[in-house]
Amino acid sequence: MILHNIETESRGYIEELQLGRLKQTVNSVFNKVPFYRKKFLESNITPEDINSLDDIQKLPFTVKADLREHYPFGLFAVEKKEIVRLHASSGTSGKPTVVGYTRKDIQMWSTLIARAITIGGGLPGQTLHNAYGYGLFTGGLGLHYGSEQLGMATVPISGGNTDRQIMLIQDFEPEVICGTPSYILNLAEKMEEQGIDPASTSIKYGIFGAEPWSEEMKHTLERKLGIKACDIYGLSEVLGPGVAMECHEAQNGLHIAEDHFYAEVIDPIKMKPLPSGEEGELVFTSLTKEAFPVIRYRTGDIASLSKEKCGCGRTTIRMSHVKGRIDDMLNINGVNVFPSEIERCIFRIQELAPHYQIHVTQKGSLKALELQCEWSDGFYRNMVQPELVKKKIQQMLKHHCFISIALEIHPPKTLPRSEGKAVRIVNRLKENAVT
Ligand code: DLL
Repeated sequence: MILHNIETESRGYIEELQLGRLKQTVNSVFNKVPFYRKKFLESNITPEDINSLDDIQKLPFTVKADLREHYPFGLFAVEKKEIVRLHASSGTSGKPTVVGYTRKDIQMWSTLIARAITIGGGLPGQTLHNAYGYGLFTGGLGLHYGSEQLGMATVPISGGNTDRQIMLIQDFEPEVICGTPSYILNLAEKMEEQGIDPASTSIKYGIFGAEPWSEEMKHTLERKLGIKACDIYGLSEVLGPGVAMECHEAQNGLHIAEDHFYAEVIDPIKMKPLPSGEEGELVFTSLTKEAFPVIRYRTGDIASLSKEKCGCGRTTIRMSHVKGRIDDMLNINGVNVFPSEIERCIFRIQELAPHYQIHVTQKGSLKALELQCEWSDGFYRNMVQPELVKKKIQQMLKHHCFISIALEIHPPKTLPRSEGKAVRIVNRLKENAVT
């Protein structure tokens, strides 16, 4: 179901719409947010300099530290009395980053989520089980408002309390489930433990995101639950979920909501835009937000863009699945590895369960990785030559990731399970005071 015309408009129409909205946004932040005005003037830019979409490259970037420095409301473009919602994301240290929404922003976000749900296969009249966390995190309430707007019976279950979730899935018979992929995997395994086949429920579509997940994780979820799983992307600084959504028809990348966001991919070192197809850091400029507009916000997420028309008929630019965050890229003695690459390997090894944590440690004076994982139930029941199997796994990891990774394989169901965003990397260097 295609909910909104923009999704199949010509590129010319979309780009003209974007240019008009970009001009308005630049004008608005220049006049209403002293931070942007100062930065634009330092770069010798005024709103009159924006006459084409390429002119966006004249504008300075915005980064997470800018939000922290202006905590809590310093980058808002409206008075506080116009704000109807605040969300925040907790940082690893210090103050959170705070974002605000006017009533119109919430309406726009709900419309975008309603659109995203239909892109992912949901329809009005159906039931949506929303296992994203409710609270300051944008996942729960973001999906909730869009699902209601679409006309779905929305179950605001949030994350955790898994036994109760299983009961309600059986009783309420939702067609759509939303949550982080790691939590939904946890939920499916709990069902299996209770003797319930996760593929036997009413669920047909999954809308999963908020953390990087590999194709292998997707296949595992689709197989276990007997559903189509689609990727939803977003970040609180730019909006929350709904910035881009993968279609259930082609499942070949995520359609960016181009009527509300202008996307770029840049080389994060040279800070220059990269052509379509090349992998780099995603950068977004909001085109319609009132309370918290962002100009060239550097997301820290690695992906590429594609302008090719999608098999589903939509014409909007697609982004690839996010490979990982730049901060999560593990540089082990000159070799770069993303946790998602290690995940792909683990999911292919039948002797291992699909759960893991990567510990960054030290071996002599060098950085090293230690992979904490679990034997699969099937293999553990009749373990044959585990040391030999461990060696084989180590070789596979080396072949795939080009570095040696130490392995700790635990009995099944011993690693912590996710109830929201999974913690994949544990940095033990800090304890040892090595950088
Ligand atoms: O995670 C918003 C969201 C909620 C997206 C529900 C999708 C579903 P934040 O908490 O601000 O917002 O975290 C944003 O999460 O910069 C990415 O690193 C990561 N992320 C979000 N979606 C995906 C995805 C929400 N589909 C940060 N794939 C982003 C990979 C994702 N990473």
